[in-house]
Amino acid sequence: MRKYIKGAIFAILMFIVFAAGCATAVDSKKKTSINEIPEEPADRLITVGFSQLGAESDWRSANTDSMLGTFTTDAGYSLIYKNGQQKQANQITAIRMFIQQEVDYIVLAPSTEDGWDSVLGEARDAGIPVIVVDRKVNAADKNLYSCWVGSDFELEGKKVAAWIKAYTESKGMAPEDIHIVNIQGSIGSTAQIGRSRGLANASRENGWDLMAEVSGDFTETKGREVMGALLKRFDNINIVYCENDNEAIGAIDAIEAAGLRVGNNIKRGEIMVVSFDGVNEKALQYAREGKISCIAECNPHHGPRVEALIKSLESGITPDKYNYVDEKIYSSVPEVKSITVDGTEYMIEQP
Ligand code: GYE
Repeated sequence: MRKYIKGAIFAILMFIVFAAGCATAVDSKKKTSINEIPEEPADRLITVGFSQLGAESDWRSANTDSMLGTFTTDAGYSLIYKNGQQKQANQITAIRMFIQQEVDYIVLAPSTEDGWDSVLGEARDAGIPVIVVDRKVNAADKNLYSCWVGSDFELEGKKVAAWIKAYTESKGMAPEDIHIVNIQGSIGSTAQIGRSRGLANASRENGWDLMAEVSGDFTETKGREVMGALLKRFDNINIVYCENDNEAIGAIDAIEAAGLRVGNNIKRGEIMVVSFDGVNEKALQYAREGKISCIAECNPHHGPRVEALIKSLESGITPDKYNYVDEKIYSSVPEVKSITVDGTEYMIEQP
């Protein structure tokens, strides 16, 4: 009998020890998982695949910096950045890679407007929202991307044209004496299409002589080369409309190398250069010195804007489809104080 009692006590003790052991094991397990649960959402990085079109200009570098500076791990993102080297095919490959990697968002800065339908369809089928930034895409189905943020490029062109009109009128110049060449951006990009249209329409409406439109691909080297060739073709150019500042810097080199002067004094034979961006420090300095007569600002700091769009999508709010950025116009030429485009007045700012 005693034996039995001893045995029972032993069994009870063993059970208590075992149960206590289990309780500790469960507890310690619980502790870990309790600690992990609240941390998990905060720790989860949002993956963003960014297909940048290239590195052709100072505007582009500033744009890339803005994106890389915004989508940091500290801010809660894991950014995959791909430089398309100016080739749409590279950008399409990058997007396909982002789809394979199952990123949360794709941000596309497209080289040209056309040719995105298939790859955007693939992203949509994979359920990945696409945010288009800077230039636009010309997709048959607008639902192939969530939204877009960038500049109104045609408005920028209209602003520079309005400035040319105000300045030349202030000097009493006849429209037919205004001989313009346009060094265009990369053909088929929204920035080129809008800026070229702004000038072409104004030339038609005002009766200006728009003698040539040639692409300088938004680069300084091409701007120099194209301007050199245009000076050989025409001896009466008095306004050079460059679709970005890098082209303007190259064009100014070519004009000076040909022994000619740049400046706003057209009547005394100077060649006027006007341009876009206002990002490159040398171009802004040229604008202060009057070598570039007028620059329509194009703002490249889209990182925080794209992040705001991602934040609204994350919280289930559909952002506006098209998000335009407000921009200024710079000139140090005193004759023109303000311009009015489509009913809005823009004061001319010092560069
Ligand atoms: O003006 C030019 C760049 O698309 C707005 O591209 C952009 C343009 C910018 O290469 O400098």
